[in-house]
Amino acid sequence: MAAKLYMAPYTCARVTAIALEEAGIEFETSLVRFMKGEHKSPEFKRSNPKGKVPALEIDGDLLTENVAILTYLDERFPEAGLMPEAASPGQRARNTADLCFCSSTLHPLVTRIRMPMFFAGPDNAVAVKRTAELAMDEYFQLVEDRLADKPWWYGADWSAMDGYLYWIFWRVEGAGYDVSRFPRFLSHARENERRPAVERALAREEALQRQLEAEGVAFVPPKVG
Ligand SMILES: N[C@@H](CCC(=O)N[C@@H](CS)C(=O)NCC(=O)O)C(=O)O
Repeated sequence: MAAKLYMAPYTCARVTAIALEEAGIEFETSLVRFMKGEHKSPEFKRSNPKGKVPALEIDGDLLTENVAILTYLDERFPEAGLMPEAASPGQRARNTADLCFCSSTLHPLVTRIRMPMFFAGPDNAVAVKRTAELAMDEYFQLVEDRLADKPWWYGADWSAMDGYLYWIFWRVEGAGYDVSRFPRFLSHARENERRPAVERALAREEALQRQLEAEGVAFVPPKVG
């Protein structure tokens, strides 16, 4: 098998990297340098015309979008147990809806909390961030409630949904969002970090981040609020 993940450190490509590590799939990484505009280059756009990471090349298939990639990996490597077994079309749709909740509802809020200036300019950044944080509160409470009686989103077993939630949590935690109000989600994040596969995915990112720093093209988001 040949797999190559196009990624940039700290981005949502971590979601795919964690799933690949958890599934025990060997893969190489290809660093995409945002500060050099590589994600918008014609060369990279052959891998992902949307100019975003992640993109995954696997056995001749070119995949984009975390939800699609996770669904593909789950279908192709069922023994990895990346998602709970779906015994009916309805269950499959509910699993997909969970992943879409991360990509379509939570991720856009993450970006507004992390980089609000990109949406309404530096003068309005604080207002954008605060508005997104208020919206995020409702969804973090949803996750907090869901984890009331189980360690992971689906119960006793970790799933790719937990890896996705982990990246979301980590990203806003690092942007100053007050995660202490959600203690179960907080310990969910720390439990994720104790998983060897997650450790390996994070180590890959750190190596790529060191490379960006050595080249002088590491992205440092301005602090807002
Ligand atoms: N829906 C996509 C979102 C991908 C995405 O927004 N990736 C960000 C990094 S977290 C990116 O590449 N941003 C670069 C840009 O939009 O210019 C997915 O889940 O894969």
